[in-house]
Amino acid sequence: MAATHTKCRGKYPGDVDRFAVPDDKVSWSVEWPEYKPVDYTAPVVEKGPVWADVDFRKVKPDVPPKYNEVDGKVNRKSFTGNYSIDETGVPRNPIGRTGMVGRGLLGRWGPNHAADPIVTRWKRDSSGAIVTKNDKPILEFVAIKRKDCGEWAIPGGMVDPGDTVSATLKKEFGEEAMNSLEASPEEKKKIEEQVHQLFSHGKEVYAGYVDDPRNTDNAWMETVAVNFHDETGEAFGKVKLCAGDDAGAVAWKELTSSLALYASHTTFTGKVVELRNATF
Ligand code: RP5
Repeated sequence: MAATHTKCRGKYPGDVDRFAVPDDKVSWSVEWPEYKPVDYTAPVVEKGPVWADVDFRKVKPDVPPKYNEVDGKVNRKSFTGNYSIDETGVPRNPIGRTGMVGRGLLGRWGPNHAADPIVTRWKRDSSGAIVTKNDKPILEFVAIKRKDCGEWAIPGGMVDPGDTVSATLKKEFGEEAMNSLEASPEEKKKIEEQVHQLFSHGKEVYAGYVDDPRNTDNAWMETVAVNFHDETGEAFGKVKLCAGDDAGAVAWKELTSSLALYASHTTFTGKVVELRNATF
């Protein structure tokens, strides 16, 4: 368990410290009376934006939240199974302790659902031949540099209430990586069709908990990661990648195990490498 629960015990984004949780104290089944997690909910969340719940520990709405269910338009179900509710009445992180209670920077109590589009193509040389290493082809994927922490990441985003994962995958990719198309109107139409085709043939590689640095004992990230592979390199050949929204930069990056990525994104890219039988 501890291996999947590392970044969410590390430094919290911003100027807040977590209570330090050693590997052997992650599991809730280990008694730890000395555990004094920091209670933190970021001011931006406390202000009550549309994407956030109220503080259910202090405010008891007439209609209480339906944990472990699809609650109106908000999906409060977890890929990890049914989570429990702690002694303060809010969801308890199914993987273990993080050193922080409250929601930190996350809006929802319990799971906060995201979607991660992993757009890949084969690395090619100037003649167009696929480049190999250790007798296996090399994959490249579209990565963004997150503005909040400067780390490279998959251009994922939150699933808005009522939205589907597939709509979110396409929307987030469009917003964060493909801000403009440099092509003639005819070419543009063709590219848009190819991209549309590509996005209708994704392969899901992961659905579950994310080891995200924003997680707390009561709020955590979950995602569905889907691979969209451009076998010929034509669909994205003329697409000009252009960073937008919360991306500071966007680029085709070689998919190697040595490329450090945000949260547990390397786990998802590793699954794509297995699926496509590429080198890592
Ligand atoms: C990660 O946070 C997910 O895997 C996804 O990439 C991302 C979504 O959060 P925002 O980019 O919207 O902040 O846990």
